[in-house]
Amino acid sequence: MKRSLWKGAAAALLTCALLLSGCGGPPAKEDALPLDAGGDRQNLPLGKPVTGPVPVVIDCDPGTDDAYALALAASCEQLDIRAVCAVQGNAPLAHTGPNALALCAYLGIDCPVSQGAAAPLSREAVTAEYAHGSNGLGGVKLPDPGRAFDSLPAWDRLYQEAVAAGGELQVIALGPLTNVATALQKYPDLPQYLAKITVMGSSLSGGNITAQAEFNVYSDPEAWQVVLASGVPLTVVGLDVTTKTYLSQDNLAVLLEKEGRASALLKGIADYAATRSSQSGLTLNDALAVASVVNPPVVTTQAADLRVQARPGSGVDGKTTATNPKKGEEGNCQLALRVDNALFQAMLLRMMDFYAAG
Ligand SMILES: [Ca+2]
Repeated sequence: MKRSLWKGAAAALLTCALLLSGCGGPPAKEDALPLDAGGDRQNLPLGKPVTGPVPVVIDCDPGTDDAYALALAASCEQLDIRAVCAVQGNAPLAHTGPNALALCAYLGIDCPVSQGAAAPLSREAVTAEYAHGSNGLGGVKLPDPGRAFDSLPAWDRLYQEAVAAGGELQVIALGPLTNVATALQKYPDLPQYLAKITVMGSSLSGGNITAQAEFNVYSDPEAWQVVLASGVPLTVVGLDVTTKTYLSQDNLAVLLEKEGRASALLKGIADYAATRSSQSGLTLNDALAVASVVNPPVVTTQAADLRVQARPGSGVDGKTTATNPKKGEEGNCQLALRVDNALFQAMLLRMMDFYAAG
C-alpha cells in the first residue's frame, strides 16, 4: 500500500514538473524566437556546445524531419559521424535505405551507410507516408548517390563502430528502435562500448499516431523495452518538447531565405509541407534530438523511469508513461522536459550559414 502511494506521489511530482515545464502549450514568452518576424538575429544565443568531436552513429528512417536532422548533424563540427544506419519507419526500408544513402551523398556525409530492419522486432510494420510523402522525403528527388550501401547490416556496423570508438560512441536514434535493439540482443557486451543513446520518441502528453502513442514508439514498442532495459545512458527527446519547435511557413521562409547547397532539399521538404492538409509547417522532431547532443542546454532533462506499453490491439499500445526514479536511483533515462526554442532556432540558422558557405 505504501509503495503504491509512493508511486502515485512520484508520478504526481513528475507531472508537476511537466506542468511547470509548460508541455503542450505555446513557447514560453521569455524565449525570443529568431525566426519570428522582428526576431533579433544579430545576437543569436550560443548555448554551450560540446567540445567534440563526438563519435556518433545516426540511426534513422528518412523521413522529412530525419533529412533536416542529418543536414543539421553534417553542419556541426562537434559530431564525427562514423556511420548512418537506416531502419523502416516513416516509409518502408525500400525508401528509407536509399534515402539515407542519397542524403549522405548530397550532404557530404562521408561514412558507411548501412541498411537495417525492414520490419519491427515482432509485429507488422506501420509507416507514415501520409506525413512524409510516398518516398519518405515529401517527393523530393535527390541525385544518384554514386555510392553503395555498407556490406554490414546496421546492427553489425553499430557494434563494430562502438568497439572501435573504445566506449566513446554515442548513438542518435531518430526512428523506430529496431536496429538498436537488434544490436543489443545480438551483442550482449555492446552496452559497455556505448557512452550514450539519444532517442527521438515518446510522449507524455498525447500521441501523433494514436491518441496515446508517439510514432517511433508505436512502431516498435518491444524494441524500446529492450533499449530501456539495456542500462546504457539514455536521453529521450519526445513530443513533449519537439512539438514546441514547430515552424510555420513564415518561420521557414526566414530560415530558408539564405541560399546554399542544401537549399533544394530543405526547401523542397518545406514546400511539400505547405501542401499537406494536416499541418502546413514543419516540426523538426529529429533535428532537436541531434541538437541536444551538440548543444545539451537546448533541452532541459530530468531523470525518470520511462515505461512503454506493448499491447497490440489495445488503445494504449505504444503509450509511454514516466515516474520519478526510486529514491537513490537514477531511473532509466534523462527525459527532456523543456526546450530552448531560441537556441534551437539559432542552431538552424547557423546550419543555413554552413551550407551557404559552400
Ligand atoms: Ca525519424
